[in-house]
Amino acid sequence: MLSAARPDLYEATAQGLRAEPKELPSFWLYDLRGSELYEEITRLPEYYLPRREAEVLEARAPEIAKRTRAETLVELGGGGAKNTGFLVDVLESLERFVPFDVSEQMLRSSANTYPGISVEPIVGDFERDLDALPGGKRRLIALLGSTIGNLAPARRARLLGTLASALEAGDALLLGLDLVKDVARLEAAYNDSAGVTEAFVRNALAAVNGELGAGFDQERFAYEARWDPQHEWMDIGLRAREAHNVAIPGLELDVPFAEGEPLRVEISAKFRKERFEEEARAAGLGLDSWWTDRADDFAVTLLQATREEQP
Ligand code: SAH
Ligand code: AVI
Repeated sequence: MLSAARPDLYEATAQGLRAEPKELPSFWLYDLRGSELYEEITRLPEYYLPRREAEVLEARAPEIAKRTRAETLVELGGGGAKNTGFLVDVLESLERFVPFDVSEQMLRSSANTYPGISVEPIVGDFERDLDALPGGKRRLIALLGSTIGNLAPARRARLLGTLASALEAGDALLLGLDLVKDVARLEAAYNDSAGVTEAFVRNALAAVNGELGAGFDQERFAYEARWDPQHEWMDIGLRAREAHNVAIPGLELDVPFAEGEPLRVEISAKFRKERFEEEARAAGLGLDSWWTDRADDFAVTLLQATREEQP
């Protein structure tokens, strides 16, 4: 019997496992254990992203506050939401904070309270449920940590387009973007010496086993995270050590793996300013500001909807 607790996720999972190359939706990464492992990743010496983003936000938060005078701060995919604190601290006109995440576990772990600010969490998928965003004046919608890089280009373009349509005059979008850099540093960030990233990615298999009764055997897969220079993204997942089949009773699937066949679990795209600006423009968003850390590792960008193309 096909399990129907999360029909869209199960459909996407079945589709991904039938595709070439095979792919597991990255939603499987963020269960309770995954959320804990992600927290651990953010503290790894090799995983520079959160610290670089914090450096930019700490330096630029007053300017962001001045430019946006936000009354509502929405954080999409906030997870632990530590870096949002830099904004909340300086946004003097802030009345409401809306953490919006598909993972209830991640939302719970970010159940911050801020004096004088109403916190109104939403469990939702930012690729599907943006209608649930609260209205109001001067909303700042943040998508930090380079989470947008986990979407393939077509999905990214769709999300940027939806966000552009959701933004009203006076609203703004704040994105955190990890930048293209030295390959050795990029690969080290996803192949940490303590093996936490590997455990995080392998946990997606454990989650599918637990929820769908699948028979993924960790021993039969090797972890792999490598730079794809053509797409400029990290390709992160597992590779079958030997030919074998994996039964997934919850999806009524039997998935054959050839020896050496990859199973992608996520991509993590890295950005360049000109190309991103072009991508944003095509989606109906104009760059107001682009700030980076001193080492030029990470960018935080403030965008607004451009209405020129509308009739
Ligand atoms: N922004 C945080 C957390 C990043 S982890 C940081 O920088 O540390 C990525 C987060 O995005 C997780 O909490 C995950 O649950 C959430 N997420 C991923 N895809 C999502 C989607 N489609 N809709 C809503 N949240 C999503
Ligand atoms: C959430 N996201 C931006 C992380 C990243 O770097 O792409 C997820 C992650 N995967 C492995 N390590 C961290």
